[in-house]
Amino acid sequence: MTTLRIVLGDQLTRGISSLRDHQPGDTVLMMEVAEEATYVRHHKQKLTLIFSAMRHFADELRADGLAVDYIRLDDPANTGSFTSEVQRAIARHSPSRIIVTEPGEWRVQEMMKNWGAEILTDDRFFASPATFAAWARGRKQLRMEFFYRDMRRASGLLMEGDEPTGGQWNFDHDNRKSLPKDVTPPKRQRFEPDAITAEVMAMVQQRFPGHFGDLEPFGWAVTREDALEALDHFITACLPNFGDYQDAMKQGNVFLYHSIISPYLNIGLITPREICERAEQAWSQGHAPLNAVEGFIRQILGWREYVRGLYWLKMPDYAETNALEAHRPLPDFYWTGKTEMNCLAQSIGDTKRHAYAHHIQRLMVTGNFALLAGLSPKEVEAWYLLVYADAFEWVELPNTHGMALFADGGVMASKPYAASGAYIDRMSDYCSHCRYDPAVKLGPKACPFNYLYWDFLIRNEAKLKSNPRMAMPYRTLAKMDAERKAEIARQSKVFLDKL
Ligand code: FAD
Ligand code: DLZ
Ligand code: SF4
Repeated sequence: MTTLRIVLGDQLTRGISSLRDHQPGDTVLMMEVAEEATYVRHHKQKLTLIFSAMRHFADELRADGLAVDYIRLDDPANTGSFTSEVQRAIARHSPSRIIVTEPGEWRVQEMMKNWGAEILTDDRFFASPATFAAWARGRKQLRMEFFYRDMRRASGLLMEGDEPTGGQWNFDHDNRKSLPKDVTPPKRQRFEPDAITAEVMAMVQQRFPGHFGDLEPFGWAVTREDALEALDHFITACLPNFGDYQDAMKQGNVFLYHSIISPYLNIGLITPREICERAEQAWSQGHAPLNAVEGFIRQILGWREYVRGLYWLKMPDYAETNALEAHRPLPDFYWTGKTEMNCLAQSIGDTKRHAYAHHIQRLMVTGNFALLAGLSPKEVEAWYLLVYADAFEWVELPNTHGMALFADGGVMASKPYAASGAYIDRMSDYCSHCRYDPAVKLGPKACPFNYLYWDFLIRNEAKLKSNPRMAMPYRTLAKMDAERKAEIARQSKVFLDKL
């Protein structure tokens, strides 16, 4: 009697708990299913990445002598969902045990309860949901910074005894530079599709032509070997400048000094621990400065673990809140990129071309606009879940619902990340190519982020005014004369009605 070991599309890690203690005679089940490909209309590159990486992973397991029962999407017998495919596999193999690692999404966890499987912990993360829940217990505020410090202590990363390396936990104040004109980020390594990827691309083009995004050029790594090469390239060519230019945006250069590893990390080709250790080594060997290495490690050891903890602590109710009562439908330009607001056109264009945009584009351009315009959280979240190659609900939802939209009323962020055009102008070169002017506050040339920012504060005054971190903008608003406020509201209404 065989043990059936189920491996999902974001569990492509040799050391994952479901594959540990594998015995000869056990069968690994992997399933490409239509339901997962279509519950949102994922970017074509995301579909290609996941299916191709799954097929490569299955081949690697077979090469190591494991028996893999692999259900392809184009198999005529494929019934299209995880649960019905598990049932078919049970009929084929009559397993004595079914083993699976806990999934990354609430939705899938609900399905998994019907599989008759032993569900093991996903210990690829630094913190389990239980560890996070224990940290959160009794705290009024769940601030990432304090969780991160505990994670530094627990992991020993960038620690000297009980003290943080360099005497400080966080070097963020050094990390807010815009990109000088004479600084050119290195050309990024992309990977040519091999025969397996080419076959998947043809299948994706044929089955999902209406999904978002450009399929080509496809340059993602689909194996651990290539993902490690991409990590190497980042550590040597980009990490030294990662901190300085982490928040910068530049037209025509989406990757800048970012790592572009989130898709590999999230599907399991590389693990958070090995990435953080490589980064720490770059610092200890004098290859990268501490502000860059600490800033980078904080993203993975801090933010990534924190959002996962929050997701499992708060789901499923978390997804249902709408603290700012935002109900406006998502404008069409989120799909087409066709808007005169150049920052949005560029960030959405990058997203279509690459299934990628970096954090500040997501938070301070597309996210900031959605916040200021009062777009419906559900619609915005569906968008973020499908447009990025790295998007899985456990990481997408807290970032969108909590950080970008403040729809959780401040569980995650201590204040809304609302900003006017001045921020985008400071951190990018988008405004110099825009028909609007970030220095103009009202009138036809005014940057819409400027009047929308004040309109957002006026509309949400009752909900936000008592937040101590909003005291300064509300003091400024209080000094504004009634006529100007009325003009801001009028111009915002005209603009928003046209969306
Ligand atoms: P880098 O800037 O090089 O950072 C290194 C790594 O740190 C990333 O690969 C990622 O694993 C981790 N990281 C950084 N910031 C965060 C964060 N806020 N939360 C979790 N991990 C973080 N990230 C996803 O992986 N999937 C998502 O679906 C996703 N959706 C997002 C939606 C919104 C609205 C926002 C504001 C952020 C979202 N993020 C998401 C977080 C972040 O933007 C991406 O992780 C990052 O842009 C990935 O690019 P990179 O690998 O070049 O990251
Ligand atoms: C995102 C995705 C897609 C598009 N397709 C599959 C698939 O066919 N098979 C699979 O095992 N996983 C897929 N995934 C990932 C899942 O939708 C889901 O996000 C993870 O299993 C996390 O629970
Ligand atoms: Fe964006 Fe305003 Fe700058 Fe145009 S002027 S790019 S709309 S911030």
